[in-house]
Amino acid sequence: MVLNSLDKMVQLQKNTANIRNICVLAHVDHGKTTLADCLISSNGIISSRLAGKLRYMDSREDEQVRGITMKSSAISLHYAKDNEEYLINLIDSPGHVDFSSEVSTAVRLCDGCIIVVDAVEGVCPQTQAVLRQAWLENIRPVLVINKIDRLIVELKFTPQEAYSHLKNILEQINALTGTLFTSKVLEERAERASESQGNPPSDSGEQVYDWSTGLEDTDDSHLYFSPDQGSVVFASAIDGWGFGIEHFAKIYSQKIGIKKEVLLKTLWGDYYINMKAKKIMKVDQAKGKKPLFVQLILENIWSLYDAVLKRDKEKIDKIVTSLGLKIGAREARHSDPKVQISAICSQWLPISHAVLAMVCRKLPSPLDVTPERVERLMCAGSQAFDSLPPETQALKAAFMKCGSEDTAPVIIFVSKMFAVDAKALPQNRPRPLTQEEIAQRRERARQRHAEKLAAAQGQAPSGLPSDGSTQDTSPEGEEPKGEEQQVESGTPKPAPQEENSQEAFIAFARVFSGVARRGKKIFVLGPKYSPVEFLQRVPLGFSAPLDDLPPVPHMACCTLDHLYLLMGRELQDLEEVPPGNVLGIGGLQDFVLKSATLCSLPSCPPFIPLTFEATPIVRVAVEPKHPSEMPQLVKGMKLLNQADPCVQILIQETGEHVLVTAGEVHLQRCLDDLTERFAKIQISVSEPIIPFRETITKPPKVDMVNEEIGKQQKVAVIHQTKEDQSKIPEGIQVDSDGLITMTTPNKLATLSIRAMPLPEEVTRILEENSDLIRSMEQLTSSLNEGKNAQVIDQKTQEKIWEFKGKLEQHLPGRKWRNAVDQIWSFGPRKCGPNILVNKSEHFQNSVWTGPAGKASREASKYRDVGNSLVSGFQLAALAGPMCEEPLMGVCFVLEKWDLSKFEGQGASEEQDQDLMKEGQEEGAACPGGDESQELQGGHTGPSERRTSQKGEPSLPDCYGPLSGQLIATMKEACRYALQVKPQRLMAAMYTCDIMATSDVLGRVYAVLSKREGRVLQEEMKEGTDMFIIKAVLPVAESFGFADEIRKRTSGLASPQLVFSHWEVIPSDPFWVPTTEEEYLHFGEKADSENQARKYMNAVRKRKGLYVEEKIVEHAEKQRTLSKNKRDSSEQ
Ligand SMILES: Nc1nc2c(ncn2[C@@H]2O[C@H](COP(=O)(O)OP(=O)(O)OP(=O)(O)O)[C@@H](O)[C@H]2O)c(=O)[nH]1
Ligand SMILES: [Mg+2]
Repeated sequence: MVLNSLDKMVQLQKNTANIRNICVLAHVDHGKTTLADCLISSNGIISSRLAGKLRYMDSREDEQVRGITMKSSAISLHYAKDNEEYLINLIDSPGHVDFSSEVSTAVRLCDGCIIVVDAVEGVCPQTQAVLRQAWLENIRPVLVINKIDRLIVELKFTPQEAYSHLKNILEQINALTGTLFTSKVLEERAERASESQGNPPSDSGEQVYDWSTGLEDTDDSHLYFSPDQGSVVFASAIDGWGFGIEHFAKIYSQKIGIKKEVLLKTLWGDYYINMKAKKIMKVDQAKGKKPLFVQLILENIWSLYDAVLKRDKEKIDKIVTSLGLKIGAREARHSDPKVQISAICSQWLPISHAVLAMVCRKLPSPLDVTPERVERLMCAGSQAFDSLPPETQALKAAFMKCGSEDTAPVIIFVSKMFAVDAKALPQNRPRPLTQEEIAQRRERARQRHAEKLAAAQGQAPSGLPSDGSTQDTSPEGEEPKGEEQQVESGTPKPAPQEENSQEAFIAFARVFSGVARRGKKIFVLGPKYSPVEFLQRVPLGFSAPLDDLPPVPHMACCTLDHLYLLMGRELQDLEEVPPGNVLGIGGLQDFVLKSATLCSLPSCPPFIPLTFEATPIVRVAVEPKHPSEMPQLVKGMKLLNQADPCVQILIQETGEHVLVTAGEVHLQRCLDDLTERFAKIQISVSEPIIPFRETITKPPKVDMVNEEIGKQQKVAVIHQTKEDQSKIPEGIQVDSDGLITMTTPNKLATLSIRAMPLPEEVTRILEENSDLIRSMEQLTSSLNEGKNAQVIDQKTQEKIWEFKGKLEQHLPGRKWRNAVDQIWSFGPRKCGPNILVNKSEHFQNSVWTGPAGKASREASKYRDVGNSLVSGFQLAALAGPMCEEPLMGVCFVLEKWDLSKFEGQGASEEQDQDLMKEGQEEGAACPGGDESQELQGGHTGPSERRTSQKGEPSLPDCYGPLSGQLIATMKEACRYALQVKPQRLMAAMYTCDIMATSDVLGRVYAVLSKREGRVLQEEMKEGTDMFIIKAVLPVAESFGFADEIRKRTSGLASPQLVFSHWEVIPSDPFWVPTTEEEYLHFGEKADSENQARKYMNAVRKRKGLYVEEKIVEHAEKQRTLSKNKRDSSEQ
């Protein structure tokens, strides 16, 4: 097929009904890019011989070297079928988990997707993930089962076995779809149920929810992949063949004389044909009969492979002639059978035809967008579509219509920004010379040649007409030599030097409505933009030029400078892009960071944010090799941030520049990009910074040698208690239960705090609801500030009470009585998985007062003091005492707080300090403070009181404002409260799925156990000799894991790591042997260092904190120990 001209594409873009925006999704290495190659070669962009080898869409060098795709990229293809011409905007996506954010950016722009599944590996973790993503975006999928050649060549299946295997895969993937569908139906049902509960049924009765509308009645047959529906293609992309069953139905209906419709229904399934009677029957009826799919399709393919692999020339010729194919002499003689196979098969069953026909038939055009999808795109979170302003709701019709008339609003969604070399942009590319220009250049060259000749012949150079040379020199090049080179290379207009080194950012986008025209002004809406706010601020019917608009937050106005047709590695300039097309937009880099909605009307809401499956977890600190290059690094990191949908760039409190990435491969790609493209400097990279969490646990019941604690003779008790005491400085009281009582340095306030471990389940609930907690916090703070509380909608309110109920349910017993009601704050950052419970009597404030809509009087009375205490708690939760990592799963209980001294002082003395005024108010409001001090602060001894009273008058001055002291004391008290409990580190864990054949299984286990991995599940993949191992692995041990596995198994197994959860490391980082058995087992120095201590010390070292290291002073043998001990006990 000939290469399509740009004009053709432009023409095709206008016929919206025949546009298909699709992406190819699959698990890593299942053959997406190879399939894309085949489709591209059908357009003549690459040669069919190279299809599958070139991997055209993998345009980055590292993609080619590693053999994996790292970004999604688009190409427009032309396909003609049944007198109809189609435009296919194809997006190839990566399958590696590290790049799953790129999948999200692709899926958003499409209406349909091709799910590719490897026939040998079957449904893999990423297959599930991408199917879910497609489902969440409401796009329709079709299926390609790829690599069927492997069933023949590698697994040596018979056609019958292959059929059962394929059937199995199909069942698996349909089971997945089924689960997605069921959960959706149930969710909708629950939603409707809650709605109908919320709003009592109206008179019309329409809103009454009919409980019978459930799963049973919902037709889901169209959702499943089924060959007889034409939504499955069986293929081998590398050999260039693929077919849907209608291809064979057509052929055999003519050959056998059975109706095509009948064949379509029976070619896939357990039916066989009785050739004599020309009847199709169920296989069950006659044992030993082969299904039609085996007999009529697979056996033919198998025999072709068989003939070619055995080099049975005669048979090959026979097959080729019977199929009516023409094989080139070169292919026919080629020594590699693969070449022959692909030459024959790609003619016989061209994969591009099978796949593109299925795409055009089964996948929707932009006109078929469902109202459901539109509403989902326009309503973020729990917002209901009906609650949007009418102007906004009106846009739904424009979406659905996808109109190209001038009145249609232009709506564009940018899903990511990608960087290209500015030189590669069409406007900077050398354009072909016109005839005239060529003639001119020739003339100039001839003149120069003549001059040279003249000079060589000894004529005076000064005799040359000077104006001639000025005529020759182009404005850009001063030196004639440079000019000459330019003429020879035929570069008419080189880009200015400065632009050469620049990266240009192109927005990867789709027009959802209206025509995008070059030079058109358009609004850029950030994710937080609210059309409601705009409509409130800007007078109705505002008609001044867009530039004169009053400033509205999260909105900007820009011009569409350049529009491009995305053609894989190339871009083509376009003047306008009609609705329903994928396009590139230049010149938005100053307006759009990663994604945005562009619209010609300000009433448009921003599209809901993309859902990213991967959590960025791997962080490294970077710095330039030469400190003077810091500005380049900062600039480069900014560019990188814009160019990658998922990377995070932070500057830590310590001043380090930190890069947070989704995994090792992603990290490597980001670093390469930084050094080679964006910063262009050498950088040094720290070891990956592994995040930990700190927590406390219940005291263990057994010791390190599994003996029950308390039963054995303690030999080193003195040693242990000494260590414990050293943690808590003097002047702080600790009771036997771990209650810490601490007084501020100015002795005016006393706090009593206890730390308790939260049950695991509660921590999980807190983590899951962090968004909810954040919105509760906002509500409470706006209430406290005296603002009128914004009305929270019914749904959020319900969610909050449900959340509270869950907490109560998981915090049972006397120990936790009323704890949930008394939760004062969450932390760190006011939304983390730790809680502060306030048990003091004279101040009742909790996180629930905000949602309940009442701010108590008391709350405002102690507000400022309370704020200081909460701040202290936040600080303590942000950095724990072990290695300054955030806390997790800890509950601090503020048992008592005593401000009476401070209050008393406030009442008696005149203080002019601002902050002291607070104290006065409080003192005045709470008379009789001294009395309460007597009662509550009983533990502060009389002597202490005397000294404090004596020194008091000058104290506030020398210690500064009370709020600061309260914060610091609260923080310290929390830290000590932690230290008296058994402290533990929590490690971030990956889940990893590894597929391995049985012969390398042992080696996989070896690597896993060396790296502290834990196997959760191992199962055999049906019909193959592959095992699927599901394991968890600490992030700390994961660096180099994938490589090691790959090396140890000679590339036969490759793991996929995804962050899953935090897990407590059971060993105590501060553990020292205390019992006789432990001594015997570990030796006095316990030199076999425990894992937790190793991690803790590594973090401490990195942060520049003090590390207590044991140095072997005297090497001693263990057996002498017991003797030593006996000696010491005798003494
Ligand atoms: N035997 C066989 N190998 C195939 C087939 N299709 C692709 N491959 C091979 O599978 C490997 C991966 O192919 P790709 O096309 O790069 O896979 P991908 O899905 O794009 O991979 P990612 O983009 O990294 O997720 C390559 O080595 C291909 O040659 C096929 O039909 N049969
Ligand atoms: Mg790929």
